[in-house]
Amino acid sequence: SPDNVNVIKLKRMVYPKSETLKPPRTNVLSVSPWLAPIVWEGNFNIDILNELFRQENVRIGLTVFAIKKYIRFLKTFIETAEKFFMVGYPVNYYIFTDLVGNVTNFNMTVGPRKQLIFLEVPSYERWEDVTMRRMQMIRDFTKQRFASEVDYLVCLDVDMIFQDHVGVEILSDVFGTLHPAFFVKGRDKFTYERRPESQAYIPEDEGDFYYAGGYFGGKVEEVYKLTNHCHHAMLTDKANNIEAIWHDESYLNNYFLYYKKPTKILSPEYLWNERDGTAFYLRKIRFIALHKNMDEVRT
Ligand code: 2GW
Ligand code: MN
Repeated sequence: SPDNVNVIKLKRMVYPKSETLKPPRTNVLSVSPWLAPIVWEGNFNIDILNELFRQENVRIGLTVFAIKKYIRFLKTFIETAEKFFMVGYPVNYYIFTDLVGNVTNFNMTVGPRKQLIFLEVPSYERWEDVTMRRMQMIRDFTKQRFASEVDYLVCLDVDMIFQDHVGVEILSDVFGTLHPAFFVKGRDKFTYERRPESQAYIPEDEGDFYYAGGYFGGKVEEVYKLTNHCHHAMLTDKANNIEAIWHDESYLNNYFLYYKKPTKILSPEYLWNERDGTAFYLRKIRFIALHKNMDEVRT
């Protein structure tokens, strides 16, 4: 009837029933105190999620910065994203770079409904500015074009490779990721900004999780609010001659604690680092940092 034209029936699906007294993951936290799911392998059924997100015709934008020498990480980043990131969904790869001229000979093709989009941005002299100004640049393009081209944004570091499935299970209004070096540690070990003069300040007796700067996202409107807030916090600090200890990551942690708690939290499966070893509760390592020749790349 005309009253329910927007209701689409899900296809018939057969899957094991959830057992209320037998949670699939027992050795990891699967929900935050504000009832945001924490995404670990085993606690979601990708077939159900695909059915739900396909109905929404969801379009995804991935933002990544490849400035100065970090351009060298781009090829494997995109190649591995093609294998593991949002397979089957339309994806716009938004590549922010100061070297648009050089990327005309960036010989890469991507699959159907995937698009490489190069966005020319300034390169800052100080590396701290290169990483922090990402907030401003993502914000600017959010209003200009992301809002009309995609539904969700996923904002990632480039010095990384995908090596296992990353799909629509990560999508939510606003999501953050547990930093691999801190998710088992106490608050006192978190490297939050501890100077009260900074806009990123968090005292020792507060904090939910330590979130990673290299992996966040959400609906375009939420990413606009997040990046705009973090950029303004950074500018205020700059005017007061202070810079947060871990740059954009510190402002992001402050935002997730005091302004908008994530509606979904990704486990460190989604952002791992070899130097953090491995662990029995890690069933997959989906996205991992490359730390080869770091010193050379950074000079
Ligand atoms: C960054 C540091 C030192 C020298 C150069 C750069 C640099 C970074 C660069 O020359 N060109 C560039 O494109 N970037 C971009 O910034 C690139 O996308 C890179 O992945 C990102 C963050 O820099 P990265 O990966 O060297 O820093 P990490 O792995 O220590 O990142 C964590 O901490 C950062 C704050 O200091 C950010 O919060 C980042 O999101 C975190 O993962
Ligand atoms: Mn990185």
